[in-house]
Amino acid sequence: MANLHLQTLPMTESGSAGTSVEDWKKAFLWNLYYVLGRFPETASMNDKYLALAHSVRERLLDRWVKTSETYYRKKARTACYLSAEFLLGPHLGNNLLNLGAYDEAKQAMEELGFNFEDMLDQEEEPGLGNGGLGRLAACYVDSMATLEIPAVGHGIRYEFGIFDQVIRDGWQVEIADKWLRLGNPWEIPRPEIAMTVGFGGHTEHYTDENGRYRVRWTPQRLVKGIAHDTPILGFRVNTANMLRLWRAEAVNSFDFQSFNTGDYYGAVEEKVGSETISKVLYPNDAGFEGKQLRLEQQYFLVSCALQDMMRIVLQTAPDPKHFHEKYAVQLNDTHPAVAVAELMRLLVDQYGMDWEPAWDVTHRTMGYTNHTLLPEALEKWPIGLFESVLPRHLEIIFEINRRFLDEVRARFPGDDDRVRRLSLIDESGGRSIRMAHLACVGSHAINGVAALHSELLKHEVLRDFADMWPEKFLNVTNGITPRRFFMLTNPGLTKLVTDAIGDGWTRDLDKLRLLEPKAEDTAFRDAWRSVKQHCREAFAAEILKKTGIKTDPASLFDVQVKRFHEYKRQHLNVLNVITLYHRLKRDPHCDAPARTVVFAGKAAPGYMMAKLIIKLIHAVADIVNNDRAIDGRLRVAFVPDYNVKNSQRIFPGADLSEQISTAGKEASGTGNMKFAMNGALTIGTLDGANVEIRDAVGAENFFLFGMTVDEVQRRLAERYRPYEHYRSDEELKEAIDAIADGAFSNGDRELFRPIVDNLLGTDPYMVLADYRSYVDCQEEVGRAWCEPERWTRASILNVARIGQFTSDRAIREYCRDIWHIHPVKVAE
Ligand code: F58
Repeated sequence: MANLHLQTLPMTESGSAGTSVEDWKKAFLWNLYYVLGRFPETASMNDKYLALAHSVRERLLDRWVKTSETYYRKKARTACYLSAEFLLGPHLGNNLLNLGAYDEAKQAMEELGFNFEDMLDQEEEPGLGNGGLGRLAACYVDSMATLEIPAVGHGIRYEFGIFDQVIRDGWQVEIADKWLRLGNPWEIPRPEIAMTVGFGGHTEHYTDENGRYRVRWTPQRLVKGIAHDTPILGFRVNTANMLRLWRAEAVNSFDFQSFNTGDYYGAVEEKVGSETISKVLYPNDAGFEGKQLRLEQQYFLVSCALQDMMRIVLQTAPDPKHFHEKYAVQLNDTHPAVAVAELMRLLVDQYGMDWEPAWDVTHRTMGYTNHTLLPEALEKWPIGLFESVLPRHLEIIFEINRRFLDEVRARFPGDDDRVRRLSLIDESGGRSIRMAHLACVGSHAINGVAALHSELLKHEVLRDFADMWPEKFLNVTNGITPRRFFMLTNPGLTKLVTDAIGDGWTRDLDKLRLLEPKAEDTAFRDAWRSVKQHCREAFAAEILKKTGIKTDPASLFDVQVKRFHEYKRQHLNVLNVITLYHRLKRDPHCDAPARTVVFAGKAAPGYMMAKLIIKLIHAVADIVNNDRAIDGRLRVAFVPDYNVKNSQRIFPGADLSEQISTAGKEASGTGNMKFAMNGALTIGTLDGANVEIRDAVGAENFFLFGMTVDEVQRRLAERYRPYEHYRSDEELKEAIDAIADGAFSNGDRELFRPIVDNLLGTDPYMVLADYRSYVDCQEEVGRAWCEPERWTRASILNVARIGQFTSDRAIREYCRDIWHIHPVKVAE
């Protein structure tokens, strides 16, 4: 720190636009001093991180103001991505990369005597999402900015995001995620942008002075939504879009009446109640949770977002009938589906439009993306609960349904069964609202997230809607941002690729194809292997730091990271590990290569089976890792607290990507794309986007196993008997018996009984049916790994052919096929 002379640096300005090494130093010191009130010698790591973050933020704000000014002037048609989740990941490194100033900032910090990596590491990520769906939303806002698309993301500013996972004695323990504890330099609170949101109460129907039928809703409770904006910078463009997250606040934070009568707690009761709405993210990633608070969160988000849009529409247009010309709203699954009813309420009740034109506007505005085929994840709100929270919206939904079912009856006379199936109201059992149906009826476009998933939607889950309106259905296969998940996470491979083919691919990922001929170049393959080896070494160091487990960086890194769910079949992977272990025990000289099997992922706190599978992984790891007889040829590690930040250290170091869900269950997957982009080969089923990844990279560069969707359905129809697989497959029997007999639980035969019983009893995700095919395929993986030239060739081709899985391609498709929105250039 010797070269730091505070007095000699200009302290009157931070030099807020430049990105040279000297500019960064100046800006850093200025911010440390004037924003944080610190000097370098005593600054904590957090002070340093914040000072650099504020320096970056100044440069973002410059672009942001220019962007909003441009959109305002050009009256740009805007995409609004409505999502209950945005799983952003840390901002600092990504913003520096997108600014094109990563190396300069790094050098500046190093010249000041700081460890740049430690500064980046200081950032607590905003974990405002569960998994794939939330991360997809984050990739999409990145791509929209990069493609210069006028766009806003609307979400909820949860005070506590997804829980932190710690492992105690092999069990998952959840810890509250206090991500805001040390401040958030990336957000700009906008206390003046406040929306009032009503809940409960009653409605009155009356005739107004012009003789028109009108409805007045008198909510029982009002909550304020306060906008908190985060700039989202595009890659090497001047566009900085905005992510607007809403925080709930009491309309009256202090009740003097209660206070004066001595009720001190009562005086702040409303404040506490209101703020609960944006307090915490629901940590369920599959399976519908019909809690009142969750419905309140959904409506809170939707109402704030739509009121905000309406405010902006009315700034320039005289009339809300132009709403759909200004905005295209995308519903990220059904969590924001109540937007259909809310927009109708605003147009009809608030702005006095007639029903038909209001419906036309609503329908032209909304698009709906479905992310799941799992029946238990489809949202269905009990009518009574819905009515008590949103009485007016229930009436509107009934009216939408009445008109819709009239249309169905006219199209399919006498088909009462169809009417029942299509209705927005499920009449079986207690009556409930089918949110996916509301989203379908209220949207002009409905899409799935991978080709197979979109087909299954059309032919199964939403078949009746596809019969009715085939033209509404389309597919937009998911994508991931190559900025965060390749350039930022994998500088080694990024450099190697750029040295080989130039940097055109950073703007147009299809150009990665130029790498194809390089797969035949021995020297290039050597260089590729050496980068992968470095990545594995870094990964091994990370595993050691996080788990204390020593792994061999020369071994095959076989990785499964994702949320824990039975359909994702981490337990199938465990069965293979146990089988490999048994083989090594039987024959320590067998030719299986050394393997490190890595797991990471969170289980929903209430999902007992998923938590038990995490425990099983730890139990197996304990035995395998400590068995000297197998001489370290098999290692198992569970990396705790899988999140975006940790994932960035995992993808580059992986050789084998596990995408092993039961066919027909994983809508798309996006981790599969991240692995392949980092040069891992996939072992996978024909599920979700695996199908398209395999087509793209070539069947010979992908390890396929398992039943197809048709086979799964056929087996289920024939009555599936998992026990028969157990009985007839010796290795499978041996693996399951080991679990059942307590080989991994100190002889305790009870601990893992639920897993054993489940697999031998119903095995709902057909783990046993796919076991043999999986284990044999893993053997083939082992053989391929033993031919380094063959493996490296395949690894290079995976990267060369993965270009189509960029989120830029996906966003271009949304713009072209659903939103009809074009780029708007922002000048420097
Ligand atoms: C995921 N869904 C899909 N849901 O499972 C995955 O295949 C797909 O790639 C991804 O969406 C993006 O399309 C998912 O992550 C959730 O996390 C929901 C959160 C809210 C409650 C219900 C599940």
